[in-house]
Amino acid sequence: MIRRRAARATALTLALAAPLAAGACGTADAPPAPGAVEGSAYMPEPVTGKMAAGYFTLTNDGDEPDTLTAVTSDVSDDVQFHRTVDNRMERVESFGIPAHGELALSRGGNHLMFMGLERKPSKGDTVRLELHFEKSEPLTLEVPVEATNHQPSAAAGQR
Ligand SMILES: [Cu+2]
Repeated sequence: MIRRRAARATALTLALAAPLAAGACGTADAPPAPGAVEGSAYMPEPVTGKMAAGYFTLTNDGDEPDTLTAVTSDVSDDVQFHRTVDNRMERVESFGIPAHGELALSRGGNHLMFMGLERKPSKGDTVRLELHFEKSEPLTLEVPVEATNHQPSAAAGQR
């Protein structure tokens, strides 16, 4: 008896909660997804053919934080997330993107590391990335390969 009553209470709770959830999702527009700041994405031409780094700035205009969980690309099957601690690179699982905030990857900080390159990217090439998030749909980025010592313009790099 007790168990049955508990089950009924749960069903009632669900019934009450459902209209609220429907209302929250009822807007015509999809929730804002992370996007790259124009001109912020680049890969410096790697010095060796073994590995390369990649940088970009993503903005999240949504009310919810999201997480960049994986990056796939056409030059490497093993794209890692690295952070820099005391001038040493350290692998991390993912990068968070705060609500109404940004994720900035830059030299000397958080970055992508393309391991075991299938070809050596040269300045003028374009590398295609697919960014995968915990919540948002995947995002495709066409990333230009720039000179080894390239620095993004102030407008793109420092927001
Ligand atoms: Cu690294």
